[in-house]
Amino acid sequence: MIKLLDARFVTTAVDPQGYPPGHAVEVAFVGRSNVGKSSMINALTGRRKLVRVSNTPGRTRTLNFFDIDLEREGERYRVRLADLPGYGFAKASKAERAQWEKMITTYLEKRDRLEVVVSIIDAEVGPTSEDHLTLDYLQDKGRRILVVATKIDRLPKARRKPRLQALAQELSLPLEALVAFSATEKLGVEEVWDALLGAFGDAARL
Ligand SMILES: Nc1nc2c(ncn2[C@@H]2O[C@H](COP(=O)(O)OP(=O)(O)OP(=O)(O)O)[C@@H](O)[C@H]2O)c(=O)[nH]1
Ligand SMILES: [Mg+2]
Repeated sequence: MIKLLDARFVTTAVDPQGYPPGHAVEVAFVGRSNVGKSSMINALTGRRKLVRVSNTPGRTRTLNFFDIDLEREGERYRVRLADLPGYGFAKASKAERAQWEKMITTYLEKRDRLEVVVSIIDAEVGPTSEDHLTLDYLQDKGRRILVVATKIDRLPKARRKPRLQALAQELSLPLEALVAFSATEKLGVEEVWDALLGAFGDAARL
């Protein structure tokens, strides 16, 4: 069982000079614009309004950092979460898109305390060509990746398991490596934290 102790906004950044200092273990959330990155952070932290969420794609335009304190099985942890702008936001100008892409890739390549990248896929839509490119890119950079299929609530219960199996196959992942999530139904919260703490728990211990 995960017990959330505290969640707080740290800072907003656009370039490495603005990244928050300190040694906190960091997790970043990447995915298509509007896929539900910011909503996932709210759900994971049990806070409705820690991060701004919107129906309009392109809501998050900077890197936003949050510090989370939590407890599991009597141990305390501190994890820093980085909410990133989404990719593939159609309405942005070419120049804006290039600027965001630079902001995101610089962060993903340079941030040395970044331990895990959560790659978020829409469970219903499935991985897009951009999602595949992003996963290949992250793998190429040697990043540890956790793939989470979100908005699973949009599928009737009977279709969820077969859908996950199909997604896992499409992503060439074992089924256990794919976490099903819903921010609206708060599904998968415990599983994501377990996967993250399983990956770096000791390093994040308080
Ligand atoms: N049904 C359902 N809707 C969701 C879920 N997660 C997010 N949404 C909705 O999807 C929309 C986008 O959510 P955000 O969390 O802002 O998405 P984002 O990926 O941060 O978007 P950008 O910041 O624009 O890249 C909002 O209308 C959310 O309410 C979910 O698990 N289920
Ligand atoms: Mg967002």
